[in-house]
Amino acid sequence: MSLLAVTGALANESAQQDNEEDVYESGLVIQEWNKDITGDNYPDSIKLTGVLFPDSSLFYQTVWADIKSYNGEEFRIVYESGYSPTLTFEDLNHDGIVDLFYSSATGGSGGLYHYDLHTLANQKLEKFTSSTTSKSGSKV
Ligand SMILES: [Ca+2]
Repeated sequence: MSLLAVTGALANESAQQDNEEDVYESGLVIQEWNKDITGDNYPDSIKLTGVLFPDSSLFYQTVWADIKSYNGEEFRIVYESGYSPTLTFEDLNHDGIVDLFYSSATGGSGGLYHYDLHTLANQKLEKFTSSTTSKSGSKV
């Protein structure tokens, strides 16, 4: 491989990374909250953000949460694409600190939903579960 080819490949790679970064630059805030999700009793900032599919006003092709904890740490959770993405905050593992429960609709004929459950207790981002299920709760 010539040096020129190597340089070209590296340039492509960094262009790709720029594009990925751009996705997160162009997001629209879907909803935001101030809630203590780390357990220090101070509110953290959670912004559910997404990029709509071109020519669609409903389907988010990219969805993520930008989280800034009260002490200034930043976290990002990237979610499944879908319709009507939303987060709810419930203590589903019963440790006294609310968890982040994500859901979005796949929009398929089966009425399927994506679900993701994360915790940020003690500033540690952990994923519990991720699933795609029908509304009745049966796994697919
Ligand atoms: Ca919890």
